[in-house]
Amino acid sequence: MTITITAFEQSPDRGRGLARDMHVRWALEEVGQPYEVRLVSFSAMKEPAHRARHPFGQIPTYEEGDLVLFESGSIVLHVAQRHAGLLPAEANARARAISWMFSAQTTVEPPIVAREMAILVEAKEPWYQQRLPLLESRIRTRLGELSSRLGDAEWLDGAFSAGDLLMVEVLRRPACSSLLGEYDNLVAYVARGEARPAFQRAFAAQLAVYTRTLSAGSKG
Ligand code: GTB
Repeated sequence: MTITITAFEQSPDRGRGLARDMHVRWALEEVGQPYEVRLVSFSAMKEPAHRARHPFGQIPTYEEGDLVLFESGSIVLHVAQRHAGLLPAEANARARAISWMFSAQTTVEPPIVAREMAILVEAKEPWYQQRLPLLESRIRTRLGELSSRLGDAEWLDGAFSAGDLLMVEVLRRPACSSLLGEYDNLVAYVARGEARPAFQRAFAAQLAVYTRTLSAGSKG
């Protein structure tokens, strides 16, 4: 059955692979599933046709036959459960890998998103300079804890899993990567994730969308 995902027609990240379709592309590449991409504009995202797929009018979504999913974490979990390669077979190890998936998106990512939002929309507020160190210290707390747990290991719990995939994606966010240099093992962890052939294929595919958009723009 054909898998179709949605992604930005014109990603504001200018091909840096920061939008969340990257999580889904990477997961599909890891398990060797081909997929098609429906590119959506910001306005099309808010139209009923797209809202039928995604109640909040966002990307990414995932379609496979009758199944329509939204939320990058749940899509990656679905892909990982349906195909070998992203979750261990042993039940307890599998449950632990899923815990890492949740912790990436619900424990580590929120303070990073808070700093990102502050930089984007609060920079002119009089209290911004006072709030920023607080937001940064919340990120450092999580990064320190994550760094201690990872130690010298290659991945968070045994072999590479969907938990590592989502964690690396969270640590790649610019509002985090500028603080990441304080933790050598996390820098190396992200580099290991990005060096995976599946990541490279996913990154190249999303970059090709940006490059095509650029050249279409320059011709028009
Ligand atoms: N919780 C949802 C999930 O994980 O799937 C969040 C989905 C989401 O935030 N989607 C964003 C979106 O559709 C794109 S990924 N935004 C449009 C809208 O809400 O109208 C977030 C994102 C956007 C841009 C960059 N960037 O430019 O660097 C990075 C990440």
